[in-house]
Amino acid sequence: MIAGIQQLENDALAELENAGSQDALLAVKTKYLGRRGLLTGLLRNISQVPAEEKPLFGKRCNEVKVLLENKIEESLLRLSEGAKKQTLTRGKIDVTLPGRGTRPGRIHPVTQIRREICDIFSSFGFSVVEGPEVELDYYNFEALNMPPDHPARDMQDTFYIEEKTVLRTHTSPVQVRVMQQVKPPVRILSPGRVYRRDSDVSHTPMFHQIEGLLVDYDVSFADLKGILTAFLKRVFGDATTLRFRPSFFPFTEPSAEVDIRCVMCAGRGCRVCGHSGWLEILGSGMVDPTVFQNVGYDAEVYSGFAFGLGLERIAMLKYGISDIRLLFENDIRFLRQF
Ligand code: 2NL
Repeated sequence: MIAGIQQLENDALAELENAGSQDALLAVKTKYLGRRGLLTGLLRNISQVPAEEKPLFGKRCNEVKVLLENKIEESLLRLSEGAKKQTLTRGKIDVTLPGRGTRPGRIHPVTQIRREICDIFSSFGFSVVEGPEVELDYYNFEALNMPPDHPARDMQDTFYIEEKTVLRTHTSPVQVRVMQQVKPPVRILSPGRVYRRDSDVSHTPMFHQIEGLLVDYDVSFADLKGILTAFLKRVFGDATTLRFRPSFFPFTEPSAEVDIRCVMCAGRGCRVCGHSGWLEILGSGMVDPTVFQNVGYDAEVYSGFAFGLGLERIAMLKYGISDIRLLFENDIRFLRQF
């Protein structure tokens, strides 16, 4: 009987050695240690063992039982660790790991404003056009009636690439290029990045502008007022009050600055509006006949108006942002708020 135990132990260990899967291990476990298992059977028949051999027989049976249980447990553990490692090294997703989580992205406030303004002017029949950010001096200054001695052309204010090449300081050159290529009627909107050598809480060297241009027969200052009033009421609400204030630009005559009643204090006066009750929103005017002449339009036949506005300024007013630089730091905690 004792020899039988030894044989059983040898067999069981050999089978465990060959068991390469969890199922195979459990089958060996059942075969020897299960309720009808071989080792369990030996123990059950202990009554047939001669009295003097019983203590040794019992002891051996228990030793083998404990040994097999431990071996099986160990092998099961090794198999499951190996499986986990394989999953990870093969790049398979371990669905038992907690998820990393994602947050949806947001549209940048400047992009939101740009899209809103483009949508409004599209509904007025304007086409959106874009052009180069590295621009010839001719399109950025010369064609727009800014002669070589104009202060805006100073190296202090403009980024020069070469003597006759600049980073555009406004998107007007896009409109000059369009006028050179198509004859009126023209109704265009040109959004884009522009560059000026300026940096403080309300200026960054790169910012975004939208300019608009409408040229046709019989366009008057009343058309300028009508379109810009409709536009600003769409952006800031129907109750918005406007003010057209005389101004000067080399490329328009007459020119007007357009203000709205301060959205912060409703005109009572506050820090945002510099206690004036008004906010400057855009510059505008009737296209100067010199500009028409430069692009080959007959100023006796056609007239038109143009305007320009800074997108960061509108975003700051609309969302109450006090430092323009926050818009460009790309801090997600800031940008998530809009
Ligand atoms: C401002 C003022 C303005 C224009 C831009 C323009 C373009 C052409 C001809 C005539 Cl091609 N004018 N653009 C006109 C008036 C004002 O912008 O304060 N911008 C931020």
